[in-house]
Amino acid sequence: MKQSWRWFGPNDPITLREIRQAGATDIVTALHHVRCGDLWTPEEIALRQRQVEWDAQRNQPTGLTWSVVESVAVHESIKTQTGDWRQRIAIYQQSLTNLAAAGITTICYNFMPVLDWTRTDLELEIDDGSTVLHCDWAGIAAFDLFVLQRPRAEACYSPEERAEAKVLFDRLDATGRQQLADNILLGLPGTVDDLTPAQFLEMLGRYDGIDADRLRQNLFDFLTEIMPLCDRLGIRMAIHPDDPPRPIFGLPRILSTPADVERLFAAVPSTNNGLTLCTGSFGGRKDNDVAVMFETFAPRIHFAHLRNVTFIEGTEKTFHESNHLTGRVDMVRVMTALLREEARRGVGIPVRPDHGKLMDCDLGRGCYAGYSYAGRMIGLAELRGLEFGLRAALGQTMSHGR
Ligand code: DNO
Repeated sequence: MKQSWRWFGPNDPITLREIRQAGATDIVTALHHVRCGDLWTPEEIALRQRQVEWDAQRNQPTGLTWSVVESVAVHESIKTQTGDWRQRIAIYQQSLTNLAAAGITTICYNFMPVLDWTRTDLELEIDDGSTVLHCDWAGIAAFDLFVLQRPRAEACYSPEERAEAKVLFDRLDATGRQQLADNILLGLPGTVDDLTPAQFLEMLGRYDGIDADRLRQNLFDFLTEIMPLCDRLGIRMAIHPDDPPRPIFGLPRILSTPADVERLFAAVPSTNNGLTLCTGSFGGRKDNDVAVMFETFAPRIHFAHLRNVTFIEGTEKTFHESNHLTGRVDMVRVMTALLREEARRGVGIPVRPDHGKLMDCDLGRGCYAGYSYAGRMIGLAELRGLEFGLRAALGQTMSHGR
């Protein structure tokens, strides 16, 4: 396991030294200040790379390498195949070329329409008093039906789901309703834009007439355009799954299940067309066996996000994030599959502890939601311990994946 860590750039309250001290060797970052769809220039890439790799204050290397981009975001025009989408693909190709020239060839991206990952509550308190992110399906429905009042929303929910949403909404005061809207629409880390409900409705309208098949075809077209370049430059594209892994707000979702992944790989067979196996995202569906997915798709996993989720009892679509090793994802089996794949390839696969609980020691630091220091450090340490133990059991020697 190449121990990697997501860093949001110089504005991230967590420093590169802290990341190094937590045991990570590799950095996952992006040019967060460049607008989605615009060019990543060689200069900007070089600057960020220097920031990651050279400690200017101490005049020495940081000991970290920028090895994964998360994400080169895909412009909405490419997802809908409208407007200047062809030009946006050309820009995307140029950004990839510039990244490859800097030696950065693992690229995470997603093809979720309008919204990236979505949560309803960013501070759900769990039994030890720390807080975690929560995705409450009743909250999604309540926002959709009663705040947005989206046309045709009713058809997206069962009568029971609508009733639960109503109970929840009636219980919330004005501040609670505002908070719910903000949690859904305002920038979770790494998302492209903050939206108002009116803007959101307008953007949803752009997907009228785009069903899952059409969106899937648009993804395949995009990949067909960029894959020859990726093959030439050795770029591994690693698509991130839908989170939560089901259609929301009437938007199609096309990377939620094993069947979705199989169709993607069959349509664009190059192994450089690969996956970010996010155990927490796929884990948000009870019918996904994430460990089996890891084993099945191992040769095309170029990057992994490891975290766990727990469903609220009696619900089908409501879950919260949990400690990295405990929850519905069998992390022992996932790690075993990862180590086997690394042994087959002879190189480490970049893995990052994805999200972490917010503990008291991080309060007031202004950490991005899900991206605390201590919560992720525990996650990384547990995963490293698991790797260490499993390697011993498998008769492999410990390495840091380098
Ligand atoms: C959340 C992340 C996502 C991810 C993008 C990849 O923490 O996993 O925002 O970065 O979906 O494009």
